Amino acid sequence: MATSRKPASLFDKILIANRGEIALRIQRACRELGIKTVVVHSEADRDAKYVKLADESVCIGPPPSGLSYLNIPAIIAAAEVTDAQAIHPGYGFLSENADFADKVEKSGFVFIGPRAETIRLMGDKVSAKNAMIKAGVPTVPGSEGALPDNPKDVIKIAREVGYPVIIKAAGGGGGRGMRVVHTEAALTSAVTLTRAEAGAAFGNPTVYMEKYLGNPRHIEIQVLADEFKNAIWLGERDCSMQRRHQKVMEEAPAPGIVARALTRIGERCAEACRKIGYRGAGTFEFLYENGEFYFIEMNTRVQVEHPVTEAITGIDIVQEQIRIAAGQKLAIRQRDVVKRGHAIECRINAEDPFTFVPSPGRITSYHAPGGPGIRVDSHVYQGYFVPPNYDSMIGKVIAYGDTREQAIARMRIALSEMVLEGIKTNIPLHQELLLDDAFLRGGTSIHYLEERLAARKLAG
Ligand code: MV4
Repeated sequence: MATSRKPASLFDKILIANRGEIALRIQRACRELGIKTVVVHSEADRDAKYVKLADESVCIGPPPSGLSYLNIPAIIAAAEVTDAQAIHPGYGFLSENADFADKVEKSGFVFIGPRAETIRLMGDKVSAKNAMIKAGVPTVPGSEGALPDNPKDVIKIAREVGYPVIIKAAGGGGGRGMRVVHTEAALTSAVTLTRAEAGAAFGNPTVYMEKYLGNPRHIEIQVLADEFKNAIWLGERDCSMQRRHQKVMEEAPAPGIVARALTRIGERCAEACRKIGYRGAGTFEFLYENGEFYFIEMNTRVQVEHPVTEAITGIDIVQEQIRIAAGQKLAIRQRDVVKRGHAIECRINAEDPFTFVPSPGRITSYHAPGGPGIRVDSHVYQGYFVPPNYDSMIGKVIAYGDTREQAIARMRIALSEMVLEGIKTNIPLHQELLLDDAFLRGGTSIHYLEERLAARKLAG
């Protein structure tokens, strides 16, 4: 076993402001770097194994996330009493909350992520898009920034863009606050409605317009950047297999997209990081249609699907986040990033595989798959109670192979070995998809899964 060497400048102790599989994932990264961990948890997660595995734990509130995992003063107080130096927000919860990042830093802790102002810039989709245009990243044609108030001006913009168009809320993202418009007759009321919804949901009625792309794929680029303007890209992920804006399966590389086109867009992303002074791990989200990439949003956190990139690059993205936050220079240069093989991730959800209704409860029997090329990121175990208060994702199976075919074969075997009883899971859905002709050909669009599920319903 290699001796663990801790560079003098890394943290002694990190507080993990999250739960579930990502809390365990971050804990493992800390342990490998020789960093002690504090886990904060709600009353519902008191018995979770990763809570016991942590060096210290602090209960920060009752089960509802608004009273625990979103409770900023309680999390900062936990960092103070445990003498942690940095806070890792994981994904979801407070991970893209600029005010949280601000408060963490103002309280004297390091936020493991970008500067608060970068999070704010990317949180507003109009300012994010403008920043990308300025940095030379291709975006979807549309309004130049926010839509004007005068309906006549909006109609003029839509004529220039061409129907169909999509109206999006600046404060939205991830599928919230958008509306497709097919005709001029429907435009004005659609804009009014989207504005009203955006004002109510995000406290910001600003909306913008884009050409609506009818059948794109969702391709994202993973980046790492340090505070010295070194930035690299770690390849792409194809996240098109989704339902209601929840990704179901992700893979890398993206089937059928030529390497040259990906390199071009990846380099643009890395250059954009240098230009905006991005720090940390990040993801540029693109729609890909007819051979072209169009930026839509940037995620300023580690993503659920980061393991597929780790599999094909051998780079530990969470450890890199920690090193960058500690002020270290990126040790990986672009020419060191060697992508090899193919990786697929299946998200395992506690839900009915046909109705998608959440299925919390006690896991009565559990056996994790293994073998060559299989990684399981999950905090669950036999006897674990899946609380009803949080997201239904309880883990991820990642299959790696030399080829896509080998990764798929290994995933099929893994899921056939996997035992998870007492609750319903979406494993049967994955098994169905792993035999699906269109999936096997590769390159399906963002609409494929929903269309297929609609057909399944009719047939069923
Ligand atoms: C679009 C689009 C088509 N054209 N923008 C949905 C989530 C948000 N991140 C952006 N989204 C979309 N923006 C234009 N101009 C279609 C979607 C979209 C989508 C995008 C990515 C992944 C899944 C999706 C599902 C439905 C719609």
